[in-house]
Amino acid sequence: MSHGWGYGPHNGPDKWAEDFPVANGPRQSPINIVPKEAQYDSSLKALKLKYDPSNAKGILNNGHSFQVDFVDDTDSSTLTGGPISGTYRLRQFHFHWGGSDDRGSEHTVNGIMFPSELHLVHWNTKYPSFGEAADKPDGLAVVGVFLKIGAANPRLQKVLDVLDAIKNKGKQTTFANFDPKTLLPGSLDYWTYDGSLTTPPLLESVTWIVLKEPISVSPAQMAKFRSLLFTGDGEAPCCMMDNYRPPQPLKGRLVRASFK
Ligand code: B30
Ligand code: ZN
Repeated sequence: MSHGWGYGPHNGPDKWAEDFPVANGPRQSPINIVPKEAQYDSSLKALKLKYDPSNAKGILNNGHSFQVDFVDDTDSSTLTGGPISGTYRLRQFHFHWGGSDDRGSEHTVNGIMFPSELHLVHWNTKYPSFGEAADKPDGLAVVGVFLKIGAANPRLQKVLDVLDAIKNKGKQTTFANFDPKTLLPGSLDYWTYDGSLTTPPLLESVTWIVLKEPISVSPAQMAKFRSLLFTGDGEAPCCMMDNYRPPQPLKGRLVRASFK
């Protein structure tokens, strides 16, 4: 897979609107979350994540992040509850991160960036496939989890240990028997709002569910993310980092909170 877009000065977020005019649309992501402006909504349900570790299939360096892909032909790994109606199936998860520990998340909280953000991507089974869901206003639900610097996170280690095998763009390998629920924090309190994919094609199809509580990651674990390359075999190596889009205008949207 080859993309014209990226995160550099000539193809980065400031240029995406040239090829993807929806970059300036009414419900773009990420956003800066201002907790004091979020509205507590007592009608929001608890998130229910039910994942089958045997659905983990492979891990891929897609040239802008790495993603762990899941078999999604049955309802065995799903997201229900929270702000969504019906059943959404897990498709993949991936991360965004910075070139140093002071930046890297896509969403911010009161303007504060975290060093990384995990995205668990789900699609609405009222549509026949991920591809069909991806451009519908209620097609996708992404759970975002902040990573903050602290103790090494043993739950991340299985993912980090396989990155040497997918250093270059386009490389993939098997990744079996992994439960992404192990990556979640203790509390499932969340903010939610209507948004978009944070990379081209920036489709305005995502119900965002951003968890309040971060998970921990050590500086050495963050360094391992940055050992990946944006580039393919035989190209001048370019370390994968700063693969985040900055916050976009809220444009009158309401952010709701599941917690007081
Ligand atoms: S995110 O969670 O908003 N960062 C996609 C899914 C989630 C997000 C962003 C994008 C997505 O599915 N994009 C289209 C599919 N990709 C997938 C891929 O393998 O790597 C192809 C593409 O962009 O055109 Cu690259
Ligand atoms: Zn993402």
